Amino acid sequence: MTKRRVGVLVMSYGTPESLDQVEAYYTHIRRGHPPTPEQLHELTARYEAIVGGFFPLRENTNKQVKGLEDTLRAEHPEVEFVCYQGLKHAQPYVEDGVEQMVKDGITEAVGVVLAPHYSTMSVGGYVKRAKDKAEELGLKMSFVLDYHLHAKLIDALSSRVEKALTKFPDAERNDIRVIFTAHSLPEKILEMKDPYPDQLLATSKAIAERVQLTNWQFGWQSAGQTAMPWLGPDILDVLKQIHKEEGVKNVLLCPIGFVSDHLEVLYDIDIEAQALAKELGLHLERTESLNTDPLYMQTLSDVVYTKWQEES
Ligand code: FEC
Repeated sequence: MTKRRVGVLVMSYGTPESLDQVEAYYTHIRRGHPPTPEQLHELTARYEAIVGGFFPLRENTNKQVKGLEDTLRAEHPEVEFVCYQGLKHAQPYVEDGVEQMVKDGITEAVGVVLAPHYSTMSVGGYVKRAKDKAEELGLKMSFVLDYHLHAKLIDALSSRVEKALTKFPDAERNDIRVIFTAHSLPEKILEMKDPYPDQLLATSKAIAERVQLTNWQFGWQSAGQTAMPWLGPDILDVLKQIHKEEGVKNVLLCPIGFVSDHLEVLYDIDIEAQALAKELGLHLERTESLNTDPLYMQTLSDVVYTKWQEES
């Protein structure tokens, strides 16, 4: 019997592949408006600061997509799952991924984003672009919208917190403030009753319960520099506040909104937040990113397979 072939569009943020691509990438993020020379200089400097301009997101996404395809095929040998990439701000764009599936003769597909929490501005944006293209080309496509409470994701994140807590050998567990973080979004999402903040809090609570944390909170990171207000408090303000007002000395950051090592983790946490911690005399550590953790690959495989079954 011939196997059913199912396309999987794995969507992710995208990154420039070299410093000379930063301007085009930034222009795409800014919906076609080129950055000012100052903005471009500032972003380029951030990429240069992370291991001399090396762009880890590209390779990490390649490995995650391959890892998901291998896991799907191993767990469901009766179906031929074929994974494609669709990036938000770099090639191959979301639309290119859909087009490639159709060129390859795929007639049914599932879309999933490498971000566990749903927001109209993040996952919703990826899904809309893929859906529009799939409809245009007549491809049957369904979408995973979130997986922030999947048991294997919570297992993977909890074991990272457990492991990172051992980096404070001189502190009692309850003396370490664990701060779960995610990318901030413009405050206007609250008026839209967006599930993003509640989903992030739900993931944080599930991990805290599993690891039996009592000393934890949530903070936003990486907010954009625009005139509109973004969700806060920002982790840099949180670090200052808990140091000054609560006398906290040990902090573990756990970026639950991200699944890979990239600029927002390697610069915003490892360089920017770390520099502030040093200045304040705080001991700051961060949990390791999920990258290709088998539990994360199994989470993605489960949600893709379940979605495909629901729709077939
Ligand atoms: O390593 C890399 O090269 C890329 C790292 C990267 C990831 C990422 C993930 C998310 N973003 C989200 C929201 C926004 C909104 C804006 C925005 C702007 C930027 C800029 C850079 C950037 N983001 Fe990002 N984001 C990454 C990088 N992001 C660079 C432009 C300069 C700056 O503001 O720092 C504002 C523009 C807009 O309105 O689009 C909003 C969210 C995520 C997590 C979910 C996901 O991965 O899709 C939400 C990785």
